[in-house]
Amino acid sequence: MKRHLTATLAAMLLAAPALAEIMVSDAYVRSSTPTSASGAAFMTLMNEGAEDDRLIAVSSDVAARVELHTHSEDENGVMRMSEIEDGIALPAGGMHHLARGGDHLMFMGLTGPLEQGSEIAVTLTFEKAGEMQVMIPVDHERKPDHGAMKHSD
Ligand SMILES: [Cu+2]
Repeated sequence: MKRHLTATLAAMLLAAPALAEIMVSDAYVRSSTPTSASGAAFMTLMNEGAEDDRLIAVSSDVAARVELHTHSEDENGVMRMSEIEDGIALPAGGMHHLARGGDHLMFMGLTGPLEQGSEIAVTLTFEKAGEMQVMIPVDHERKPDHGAMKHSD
């Protein structure tokens, strides 16, 4: 019996290499006006795997380019967006919130308006977990989370 279990476990390990497992939750995308040429997406990323991982690239058919952005305060106290150069780290068992006033996915050069209630297909590329496609609902009415950092939006 014990030998049988061991063999089963070995088969399972062979069938499922130790890839990082990323969960995406609470995602939405919005633009500041219906005719904006850019939009931003927010979500919670959870690394449920045993390996550290990193979100390194994002793409979507609805935009010419998708960048990883963060907000930071410049020397005059003004919040500015800038590109995150080396990706978003997701330690094993860790969680990262993309939220208004903080890190976000920036959609540049939208091919058309983001229609309220529709969904867009987005490909997230992780260093270890590889490519993952997610459907993100368009929600222009969503208010920033109460728990989020308090920045003017
Ligand atoms: Cu941005």
